[in-house]
Amino acid sequence: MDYNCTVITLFVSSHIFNVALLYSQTRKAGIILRGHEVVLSLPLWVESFLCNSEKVFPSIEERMRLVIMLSRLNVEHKTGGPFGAGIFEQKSGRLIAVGVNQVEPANCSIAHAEILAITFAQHAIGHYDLGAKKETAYELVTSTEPCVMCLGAICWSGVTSVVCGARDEDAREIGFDEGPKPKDWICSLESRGIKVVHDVMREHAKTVLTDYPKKGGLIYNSRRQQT
Ligand code: AZG
Ligand code: ZN
Repeated sequence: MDYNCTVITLFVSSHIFNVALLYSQTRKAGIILRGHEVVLSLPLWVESFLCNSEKVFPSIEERMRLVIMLSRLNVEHKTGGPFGAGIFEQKSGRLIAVGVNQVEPANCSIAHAEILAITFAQHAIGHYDLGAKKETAYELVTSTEPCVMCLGAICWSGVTSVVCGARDEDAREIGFDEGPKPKDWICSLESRGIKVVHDVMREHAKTVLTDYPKKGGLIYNSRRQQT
């Protein structure tokens, strides 16, 4: 019987963030045709940055400061778009994993900061559901409110809280297409038991967005509806 299995290999030099998934393995007439392997990695500077940073971030402002710094460094190093994210143990503030936007360098439209942070965190805890351990709640902190794709991913991630810096309209203002999000997306998440805090250090987070085009950063878009 034919089957396809998608495997993506994601890695960051630090082995705690390693995850390997296989991409496209097709069995045809009893022959396994090994397809390709997709590798998504965080930029090298992330590892040295994290080595020199705190490991525990007790307040949401400290967590937000970290992800805004990641978004800024991603722009300065020219290693992707102006977005950073992290997954923290909600209660203790222990950092589990981070993500920065890798869409352009990885040639991967789904490589948003939030998607990478969630994926690395799930690998780090050894479960696809960050809500699986009843005793530990996980929080996603993102430098900009999630786009429609990440909003979907958040629902399945198992996080129980989301903390946002800049608003999605701040990203749209510089030309990013954040997709057809429901107006009441915060209520939708909260009705699923996911608490949302927004506008945390919004102005700081927004500055990274507004600086990005001034520094020649690429603004990519999904295909917008014709008007
Ligand atoms: C994006 N919005 C967020 N929040 N994060 C990313 O990585 C993005 N890329 N494009 N829009
Ligand atoms: Zn997104």
